[in-house]
Amino acid sequence: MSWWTDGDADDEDEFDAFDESTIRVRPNPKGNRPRTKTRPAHEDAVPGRIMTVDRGRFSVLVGEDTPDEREITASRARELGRTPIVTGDWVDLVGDSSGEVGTLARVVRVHERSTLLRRSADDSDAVERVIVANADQMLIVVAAANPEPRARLIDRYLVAAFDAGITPILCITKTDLADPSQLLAEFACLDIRVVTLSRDEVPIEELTELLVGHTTVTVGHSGVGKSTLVNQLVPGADRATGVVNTVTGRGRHTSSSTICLRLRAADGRSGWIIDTPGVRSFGLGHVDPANILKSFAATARIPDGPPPGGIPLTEAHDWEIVDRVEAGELGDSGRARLESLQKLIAHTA
Ligand SMILES: Nc1nc2c(ncn2[C@@H]2O[C@H](COP(=O)(O)OP(=O)(O)O)[C@@H](O)[C@H]2O)c(=O)[nH]1
Ligand SMILES: [Mg+2]
Repeated sequence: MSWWTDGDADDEDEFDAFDESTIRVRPNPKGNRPRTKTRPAHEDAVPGRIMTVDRGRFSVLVGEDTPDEREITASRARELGRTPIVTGDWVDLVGDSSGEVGTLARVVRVHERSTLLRRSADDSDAVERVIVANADQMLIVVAAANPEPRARLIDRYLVAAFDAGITPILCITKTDLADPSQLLAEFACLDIRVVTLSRDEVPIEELTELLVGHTTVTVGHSGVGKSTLVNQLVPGADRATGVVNTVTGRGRHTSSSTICLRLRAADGRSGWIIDTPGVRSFGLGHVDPANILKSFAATARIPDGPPPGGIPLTEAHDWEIVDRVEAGELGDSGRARLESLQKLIAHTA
């Protein structure tokens, strides 16, 4: 196990089933001639949004926001091979899409994705696994205590978000257990939205406002309170939380599936939350190290006034960012983040 894994085996996640490395590209034996068996066009296909994936079966929302809206079950059409289909994907379906009990539609196409969140098994592994499609925000959930927050893990999530073109939001839970100000000071150099909450004070309105109109993926170590929060934001979501089951005495510890849930503001506006189980490791082997410093510079909290170095930090070259952080332009927080990111780069190289 590498130095950064969380070391809790509770949340063996389901993503490995969608390992893209197993896709085989068969050479076309007839050279450049297209295959004679052309794919059916499926002109009658209906679009839908993948809500969750369970052992090869997809739950798909069809007719979204129409009187015919329904959640149907679908399988993968053979012609798709092992193309990953993940929560958040938009797909086309054929067959029985009525959603009646016992019916099964077929997914025949995956739409082009706006973003794709991935992870590697570890940092030296370039093989990536797809986690979630089409999210535009990442809610990085971290507990002020229990489990102890680790800035390095937050850096990992930030890098994954930046790499995927997803806007990060930092959400600190359990502020009733510890003061998060020291942790927040570590990230003061970054211009990212921060929301704090405690057992008794959850800023539902503020969070809802941040989430409507977006598709937001939650990430964070198991036990930080992701599912508790999702249940508060989406009444009826019924995500399993870390409460010990009084019947079996065992921890009903996990929400073991990645699931897409609709959130509604009081005025009817909606947004989507994709709750993921605590991912045991979040390798960044697939990330281009060159992107890491760029992302850091792009979110750096630029000091007011003309920059001492002449050009804005966001336009500086990698080595200039390093020079300027070392010169103190982003304070202690900037130095700490840079050091952490450089360690991540050393591990992914
Ligand atoms: N003290 C405290 N406990 C919390 C808070 N939020 C969640 N918890 C508890 O933390 C445990 C883990 O929560 P859960 O939502 O299952 O975490 P997840 O694994 O990230 O989905 C549960 O026992 C929750 O009741 C909080 O703000 N304060
Ligand atoms: Mg959970």
